[in-house]
Amino acid sequence: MLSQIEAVRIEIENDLAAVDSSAAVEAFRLKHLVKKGTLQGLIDQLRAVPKEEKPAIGKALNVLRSFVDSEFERLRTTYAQTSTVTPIDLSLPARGTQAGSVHPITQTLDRIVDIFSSMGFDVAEGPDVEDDARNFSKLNFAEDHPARDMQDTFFVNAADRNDLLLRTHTSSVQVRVMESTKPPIRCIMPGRVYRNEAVSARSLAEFHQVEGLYIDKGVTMADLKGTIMAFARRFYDENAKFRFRTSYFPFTEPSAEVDMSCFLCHGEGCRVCKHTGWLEIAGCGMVHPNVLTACGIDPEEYSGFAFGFGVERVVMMLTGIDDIRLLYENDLRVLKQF
Ligand code: 2U9
Repeated sequence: MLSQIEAVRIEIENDLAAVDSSAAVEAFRLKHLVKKGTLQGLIDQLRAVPKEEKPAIGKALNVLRSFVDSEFERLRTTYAQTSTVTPIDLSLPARGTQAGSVHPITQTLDRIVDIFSSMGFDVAEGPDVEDDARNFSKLNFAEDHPARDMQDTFFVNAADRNDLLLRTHTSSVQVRVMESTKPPIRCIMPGRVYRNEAVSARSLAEFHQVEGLYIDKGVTMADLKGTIMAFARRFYDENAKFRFRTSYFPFTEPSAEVDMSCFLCHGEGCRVCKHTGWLEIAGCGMVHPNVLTACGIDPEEYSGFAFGFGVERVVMMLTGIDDIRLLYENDLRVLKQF
């Protein structure tokens, strides 16, 4: 029996030396360590061994058993570690990437800037926190104008001054351009503006405007009309018709609001134009002489026009979105459509 134990030991040693994977460890266990395996087979034969030989054979079996147990445990640990690493299948197709997209407000601003740039307008930027002079006084707002009210304007608490506010329109940047530039001036100002208003489906306390300003010698209302119509035909509809209705703004005189035939129904009446056939697309006017003077430009020498429109309103008209808040909720179901 001792020679049989020795033969099994040699076989087991050879098998141990050949183990090179977790699958081979398992094959070794099934061959040698299960109930019907090689080791148990030897142990079962112990019962038939004569009594006087039992101690020597039992001892040899114990030595073999503990050798096999410790070697098996060592290999099991070794290959268990490597087997936790999931093999990478390099032939699998790549996971799809989730591409982001430019926000509809930014897309619209980019288009507006492109068109005005091609018409020779520069783009100016300025601070969101502005002073009262550039937001109101120099734009010919009377000292008691309702827009200066706390209900309409966000004022900023500052340690050393009490005339700071969040700009209520981008006209304040046009004031800065006029203060620092000798005409001719041809400039648009896209940017964020702030008004102390209740948020609703139709208005936000923070929104975007584009304003434009053109100042030179001999600029007239005809230049204003031509510029706005040229822009709107490229931006909305090349066959659009227009009407200019008289209006009032403190910073322009005369002032007008511009309506354009609906780009969707071409005047027939639809949901976008609320069945009127017309869309209100901008406010505009000739820059008030008081504004020119306040910004250091002589109204006897120069004249100019200005216009402005809200970008969220443009996006709502173009997309048919009827609740302005949808543009800022960042719901991917909405944003993915643009
Ligand atoms: C200077 C002088 C005049 C800019 C103008 C409008 C008319 C206008 C509104 C449209 C909707 C703003 O977003 S809105 O609430 N704007 O109707 N804006 S003329 O006039 C200027 C600008 C700068 C120095």
